[in-house]
Amino acid sequence: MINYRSNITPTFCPGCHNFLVYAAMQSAFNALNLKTSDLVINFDIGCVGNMADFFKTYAVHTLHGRSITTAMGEKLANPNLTVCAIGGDGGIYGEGLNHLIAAARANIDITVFVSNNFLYSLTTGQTSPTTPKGARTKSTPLGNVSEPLNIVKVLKSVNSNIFVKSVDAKDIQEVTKNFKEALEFKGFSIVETRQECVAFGKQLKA
Ligand SMILES: Cc1ncc(C[n+]2csc(CCOP(=O)(O)OP(=O)(O)O)c2C)c(N)n1
Ligand code: SF4
Ligand SMILES: [Mg+2]
Repeated sequence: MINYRSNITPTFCPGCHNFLVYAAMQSAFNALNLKTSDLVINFDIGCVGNMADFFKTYAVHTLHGRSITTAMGEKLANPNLTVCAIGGDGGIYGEGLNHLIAAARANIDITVFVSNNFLYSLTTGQTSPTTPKGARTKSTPLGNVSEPLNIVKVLKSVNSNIFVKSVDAKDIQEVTKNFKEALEFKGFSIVETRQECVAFGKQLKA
């Protein structure tokens, strides 16, 4: 077993689904016997981006929405590396959406993990591109007017040859299986885990 964990204890809220994502990433890396020296992870900004402190692979804690551009550069510079990016729905589908589409169109061989908790959570629960229409959040007190983004449909329309999946974070076996398949896939791959933010997600149910 390869140890990918740093000595820092994760700081997610108790019950946060990011614990499941963190565990599934390690299981998938281990199943593929990926050496820490062959693996680089680019962390976006946000609750999930804070995972940067909890891994001891090569890593970059990038700017918000820029984890994919950094990953693309690394892969082009050193094709032998396994290159991943991980971020939230705000970073990957909002601030970084143009980079996601560019990477999918070019079919760059990187793997993207998206913790989709339907909110900007680190900043305490504003509307993101996946927040349901009508939801009252901190930034939409009268209800969200926008249709939520369906990333599987969007990306399939951009390039049908990529690996794109959306899975429930609570189904840990399915998450791990898809993470592993995405890492093995030759070409652009992305796995979204649908999550509930236990701290700010209640407003989506109101
Ligand atoms: C360019 C930029 N814009 C805005 C912010 C402020 N900011 C930090 S985290 C965050 C929300 C992150 O939401 P998401 O990407 O969904 O990640 P989550 O916290 O939900 O895991 C925002 C808006 C920032 N750090 N940088
Ligand atoms: S605020 Fe939400 S997403 Fe962030 S650590 Fe807490 S439960 Fe997880
Ligand atoms: Mg989010």
